[in-house]
Amino acid sequence: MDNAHKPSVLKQELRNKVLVLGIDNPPVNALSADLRRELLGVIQEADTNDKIEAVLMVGCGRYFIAGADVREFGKPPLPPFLPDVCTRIEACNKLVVAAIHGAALGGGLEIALAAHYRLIAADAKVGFPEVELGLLPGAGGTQRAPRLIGAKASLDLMLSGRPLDARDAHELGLVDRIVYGEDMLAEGLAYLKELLAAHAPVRRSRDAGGLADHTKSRAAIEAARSETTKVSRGLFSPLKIIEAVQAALELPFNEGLSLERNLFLQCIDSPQRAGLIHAFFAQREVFKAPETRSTKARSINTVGVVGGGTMGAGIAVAMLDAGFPVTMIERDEESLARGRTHVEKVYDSLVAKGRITQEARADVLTRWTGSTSYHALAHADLVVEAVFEEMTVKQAVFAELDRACKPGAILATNTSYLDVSAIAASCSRAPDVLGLHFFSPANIMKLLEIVVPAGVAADVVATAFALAKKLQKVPVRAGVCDGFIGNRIFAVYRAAAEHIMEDGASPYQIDRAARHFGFPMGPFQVADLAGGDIGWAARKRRANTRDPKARYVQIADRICERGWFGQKTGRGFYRYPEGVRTGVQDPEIEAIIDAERLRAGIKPNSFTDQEIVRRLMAAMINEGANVVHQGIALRPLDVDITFLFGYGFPRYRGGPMKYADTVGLSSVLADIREFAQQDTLFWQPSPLLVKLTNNGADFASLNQSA
Ligand code: T1G
Ligand code: NAD
Repeated sequence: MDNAHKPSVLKQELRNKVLVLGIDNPPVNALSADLRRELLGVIQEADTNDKIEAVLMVGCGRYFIAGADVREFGKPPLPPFLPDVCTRIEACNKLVVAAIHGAALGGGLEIALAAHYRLIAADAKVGFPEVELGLLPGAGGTQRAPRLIGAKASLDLMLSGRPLDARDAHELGLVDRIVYGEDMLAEGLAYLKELLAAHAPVRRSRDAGGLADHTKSRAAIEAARSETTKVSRGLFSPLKIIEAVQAALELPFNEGLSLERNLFLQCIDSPQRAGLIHAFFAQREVFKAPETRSTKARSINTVGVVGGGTMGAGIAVAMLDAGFPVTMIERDEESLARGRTHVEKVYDSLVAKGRITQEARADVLTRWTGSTSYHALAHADLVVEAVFEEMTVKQAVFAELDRACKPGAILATNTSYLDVSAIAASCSRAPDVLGLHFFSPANIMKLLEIVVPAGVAADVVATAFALAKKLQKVPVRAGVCDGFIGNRIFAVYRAAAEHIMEDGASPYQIDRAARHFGFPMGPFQVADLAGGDIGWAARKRRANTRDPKARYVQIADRICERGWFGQKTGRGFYRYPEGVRTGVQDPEIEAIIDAERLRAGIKPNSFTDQEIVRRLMAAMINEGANVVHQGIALRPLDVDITFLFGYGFPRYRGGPMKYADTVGLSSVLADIREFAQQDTLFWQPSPLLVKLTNNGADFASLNQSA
């Protein structure tokens, strides 16, 4: 469609010689090519139009401008480019004022900084979140912001990505006026009238003196560089941001601007940008499930939690934090008191850290009640069961809930592995039963697997997604199978790690390789954190159903037989000297491994870290493909989000399926076929991986909305 017939995304109205520009590009006024083109055209025209004395920019809808249109990145860039639009706005000889409401983020803040004066609504936010997308403020932000607020404040803003509220932005000098009225247009016009009456000059951010104190600025830049080098864990764009701000200090404005452009384009080309932008959109797509499109959620006002152990208490805190009244059910008074203590401990530590007041703690705990009688749940709209991971125990609990809960109450299980359909079938209201699989600690971990058994009602699933939003969780819809999406794939990843260990690599090298890849912990550190006894119990439970031809590494069993369950027992794959969370390597573990290799008749090989990562990722990707192929996950992006928010997968790689697309499915498949020469049973290429590779397609091609 030619531009002439495209709906305009920039409303224009002349009010007493003030040209009002209404930025109207729903849903968040992203700076698309059309908006950039219209904005540039209007500013150029305004500069020479005698009927126009000044320009006021306001946003339509919830935000001023949420930034560049992120969907354009990775595609051939379309002119006009945002830096040029900002430069033209700044160069305008008529006063240009930006009236910020909701949020001015990234390119949106850069547009505002190009304006000559800025006012902000008291509840609005401004910020540079580009670093979260693997980018840097590429439209003059790294050159104008330091001149306005100094090197340190700018670097804090750009390296953290965290938005500022209006008061802090005003104190820093990023904005000139905070307004409290609802009508930003009226506030903007009043402020402009004041400026015009005062003959306020055109004031360009490029001329501001925030970098005058060279010594202080240089010190801030060097401090940021050493801190970032320490903590950025291989991230690309943070160091580019520092380089750009250094240019603002050392170079004339226009030269700094072109260096910023080069650095920005380097970030655009980095695979980290692709991974982080994939994560940004995938994190929003996972909320879109067939049930959320077709049905309305039920209302949830009161919540019950059965079990006050590690998970029950964490789930209760998550619900209390979201404002729900919570009733906890336990087996007996002693267990109930323990459950209460678990909940109190969370808030005690928040008080100790000064994050909440004693009063707030007391207030939130007034919404906690406990009982050993299921009758206390008669009015609950939702009940989450988190008792022992045993089918008979859970079915007994659901039978109790079936008797006690009101019709229409949603009954959820927090099981990690058990068959949710079998639990649902154990009561008379299967359409109201689903899995809500929280991750430990449940009040912290963002991931929530919504496990959907065959017979559940669509509005129950829709309610679970609405609940996730209220709990500020990231939901992923999962089908019923052993371990759903996350634990199922993680079990295969863990098995691959054990094979490499038995074949010759030490668990410490494997963990180091995984950390270098970007995981905060390697598989054996995770085993020690989760507790070896849980995995051991699961392995014993599966012993009768395990394929006798499948490879089974017994090293972990040997360690558990000694009662070494990891951090909880001070020893596992690592030793944990008193009070030390980071484990130390244990030569006795290597001795156990050597003995097991001997028993299994395995002559140890050496592995490079790259080989280890190839095997770990091939296992994860292949099982991820199986999970998508079998419809347990709706799309590959659901697998990605599961691992980003539940298993510490490095966000800049976008998740295992995005990573597979980055390295190329054909090379992943080639790896699997190479590894299958030693073990055809474990390394069976997923039919989906074979099909996509044969069709020259990738996982992204399956990420269309479900
Ligand atoms: N571009 C394109 N689409 C965007 C977008 C953006 N910048 N921001 C949001 N969307 C889509 C989003 O995918 C969703 O789509 C819908 O808008 C509503 O979003 C040169 C390089 C603004 C705080 O990083 O943080 O500027 O799912 O569900 O909860 O220096 O969106 O409905 O199809 O998140 O109310 C920098 C990103 C860009 C801000 C609103 N800006 N956005 O939150 O709604 S890089 C950002 C947000 C840049 C320049 C650089 C949030 C929000 P759909 P939503 P929300
Ligand atoms: P836990 O042993 O810490 O707590 C279980 C609690 O359930 C105990 O307090 C026990 O008294 C109570 N309980 C047992 N039978 C009961 C009954 N009939 N009625 C009321 N209360 C009863 O276990 P947990 O780690 O909190 O695990 C609970 C569930 O969550 C399990 O299904 C587990 O697989 C799952 N899960 C655990 C984790 C984790 O990391 N621990 C993560 C996700 C899911």
